[in-house]
Amino acid sequence: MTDPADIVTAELPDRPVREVTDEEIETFRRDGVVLLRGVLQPEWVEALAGPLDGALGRGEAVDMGPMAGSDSDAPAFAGGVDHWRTDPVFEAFATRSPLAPVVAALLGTGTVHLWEDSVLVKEPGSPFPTYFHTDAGYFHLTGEQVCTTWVPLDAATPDSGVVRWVRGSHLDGVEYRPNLFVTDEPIPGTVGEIVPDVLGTPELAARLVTFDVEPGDVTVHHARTLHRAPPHRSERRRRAVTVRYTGDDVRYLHKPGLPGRPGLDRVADGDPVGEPWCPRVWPRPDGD
Ligand SMILES: O=C(O)CCC(=O)C(=O)O
Repeated sequence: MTDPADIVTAELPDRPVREVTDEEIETFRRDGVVLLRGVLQPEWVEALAGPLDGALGRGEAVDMGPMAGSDSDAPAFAGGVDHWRTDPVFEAFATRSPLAPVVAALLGTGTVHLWEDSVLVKEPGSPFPTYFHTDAGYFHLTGEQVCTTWVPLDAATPDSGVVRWVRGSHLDGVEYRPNLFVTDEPIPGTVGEIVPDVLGTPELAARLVTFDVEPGDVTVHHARTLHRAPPHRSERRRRAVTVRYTGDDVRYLHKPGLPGRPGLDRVADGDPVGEPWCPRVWPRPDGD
């Protein structure tokens, strides 16, 4: 029997509202981040809202505040990962939405594979910044064609939870140690350089860029771009879904100290990323 969620998402567009422009591609490659205004249909944003709350309600996305030593009354900063593996709407969004052709254009890659998705919700007044990090440090991967699409479900401004990125930092060639998002302590056992004090380093702080965003906008950043989100000083929720993708040049690389992930024990360093754990999403497997 067909799942009702499949029927709904099958009717949603699989191409962006508009093509990515040459200027946007150039910005992504130069700055390591680009804001794509109005590329995603409102129906997709609406479709994600219920599943996002479902992931929170079922405890698949959890408050990270306690990891910062916070008391339990502080408004949450909740995060979860790999919702596409259990929820058909998240699966449709990660595999059949307009994101895949957008990513193919930005990365300049023939194929795109899904690495993971995540839910990142800052409740009104959540005091937790998302500490500076690069996504590459969290992934058991090597290669340059890796990016994160950050999809806001709410209008937001730099003072209400939008990420800030250090322009051009993806070109520095540095592998940074990952942290737990709500603290700048590196995850024990991980390797790499310590993330610099961006706000205290004028040369880096001068390169920060951020945006006002509306539902339908998507930001895309390179996995090596340093970024942070401030505490959430707003009375609105800041709900975001991120989906992270890889391109042709990406291979597995087991990294110490990081959590495992499905299938990681079945692959060797240097294996290409692919089925069944990282489905190909572009070109569409059904040739559509
Ligand atoms: O949404 C946030 O607060 C942080 C997002 C982020 O760092 C990421 O998706 O890599």
